[in-house]
Amino acid sequence: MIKNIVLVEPKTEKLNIFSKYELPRLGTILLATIMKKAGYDAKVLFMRKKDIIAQGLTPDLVGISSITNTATNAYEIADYYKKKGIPVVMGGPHITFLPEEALEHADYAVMGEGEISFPMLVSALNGKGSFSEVPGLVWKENGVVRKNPMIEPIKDLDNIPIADFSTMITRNNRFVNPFARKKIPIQTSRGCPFDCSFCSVTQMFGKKYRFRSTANILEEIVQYDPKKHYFFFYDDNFTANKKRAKALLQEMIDRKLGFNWSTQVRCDIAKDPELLDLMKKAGCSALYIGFESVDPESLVEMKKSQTVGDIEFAIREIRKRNIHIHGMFVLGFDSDTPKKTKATVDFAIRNKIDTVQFSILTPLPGTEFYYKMIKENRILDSKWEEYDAHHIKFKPLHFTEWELQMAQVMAHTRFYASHQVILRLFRGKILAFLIGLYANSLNKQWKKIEREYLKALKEMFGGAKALAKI
Ligand code: B12
Ligand code: SF4
Repeated sequence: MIKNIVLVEPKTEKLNIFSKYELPRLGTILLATIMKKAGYDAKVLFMRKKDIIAQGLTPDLVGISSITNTATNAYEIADYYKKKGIPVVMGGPHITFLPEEALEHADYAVMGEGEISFPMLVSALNGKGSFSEVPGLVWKENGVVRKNPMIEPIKDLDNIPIADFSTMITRNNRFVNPFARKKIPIQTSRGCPFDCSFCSVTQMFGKKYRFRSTANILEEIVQYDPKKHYFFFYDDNFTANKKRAKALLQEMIDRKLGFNWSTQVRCDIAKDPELLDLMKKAGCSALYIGFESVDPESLVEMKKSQTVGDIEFAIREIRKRNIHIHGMFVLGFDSDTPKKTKATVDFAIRNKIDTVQFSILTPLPGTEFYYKMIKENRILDSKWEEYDAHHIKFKPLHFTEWELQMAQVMAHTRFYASHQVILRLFRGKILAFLIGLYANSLNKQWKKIEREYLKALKEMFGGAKALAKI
């Protein structure tokens, strides 16, 4: 009989820009919240493998969440619990697209959103209901893999309970007090109407944009104190429906809530000055924006539906409102060349973007790019722990593997060079300055830690000529 459930999200072991990030994705927290409400003892562990093992927990069921770069650890953790005779179920964006791989380590895999499937699976394990009724469930019966159709995305997000962070355990086994945390993740919408070739959001959460009602979001927000907390709205595209975004922002303004917050948006928000003004007034302090590339051909290739003009306009309009811009770029599309990479870095520096990240294009399972790379036999390997946008995982067209890898390293080296970072201080951009210091040191640390990997890549692929152009 299952009573105690532990949900695990492994922290990445490799150094990347987000390795020090203290908050998990919301999946494990929401599943724990649902199970707790249903009377189970449910806890969440968001930590590295060794810390998870150090907890010594022996629940009746373990649920493990995984994205691609945490899959290797997730499988090791699954093996660890399985050895102890504890049943393991896995889910999340990586497992959704490779459930058969997950079954080499876990008893069950769940594809898609878990809020309905997970409680149904637990009931079935407790003798109420059958596996064949659990949407998106993949499991083995007499050695044969059985797969139920993936669940339809949940229609009414207001039916999902508000995330209960008291389910989360810290490393020293103390329950986290949500009101002692500074940054609070809140998701107000799911899905995205766009279809970028490198992104798995639409395959996982659908193209139809679903959003919570303003009243439901406000109910969550008002639990917190603007003096102690600020929000990261975990949406893929916070403003995909401008009408709903405006209604939510207006309500936050009318209620004089006074919270600071950040979120992810597309460049197109700048085309609606009223929306940008409302965002600023409602407390938006930073925006994460997928600029991706300043090469028109690459933008078309990735199906981003945005132009270089849109990017420039967005930077100008957002800067006018004094909102921090974190620009996200991706290097290595088939139209990309070392020369174009240099132009992208030049653009980011010239336009004084506050902070940036240059990711290496990565074939994440479920994406159009992944299937293209498989078809063209261009995937290098499936060391999932290196699928973190910091390592090269496919054969690029106009770079050697080593050149593309170094293009990314050098892009960060140039953008976060000490003199560039200090310039931000003179511009009065304190946050950009502090992040710049961190990024500068991270880039150096990364090169040191990955020395052997870089050496091997150079020996295997070489190609220094093009590097002069980056
Ligand atoms: C917020 C966010 C972040 C935040 C914080 C999250 C964190 N700690 O990692 C930051 C900015 C740090 C971040 C970083 C990165 N992210 Co991110 N991120 C998101 C985002 C926008 C929301 C996450 C979230 O909470 N979703 C809402 C919850 C409810 O969804 P969920 O956690 O997946 O859970 C649901 C299901 O998956 C399932 N489920 C999940 N776990 C389990 C477990 C069981 C047992 C079951 C049954 C079901 C189940 O049920 C849940 C409820 O429906 C997602 C996109 C998205 N919409 O999810 C991308 C996303 C997760 N990120 C992604 C990526 C690629 C990254 C980075 C590699 C980016 C980079 N270039 O560096 C890094 C990696 C960070 C790391 N951990 O190492 C990809 C992952 C795809 C993949 N296959 O790996 C996503 C899906 C976006 C995309 N473009 O496709 N990210
Ligand atoms: S990259 Fe952004 S805009 Fe493109 S599909 Fe993914 S979430 Fe939508």
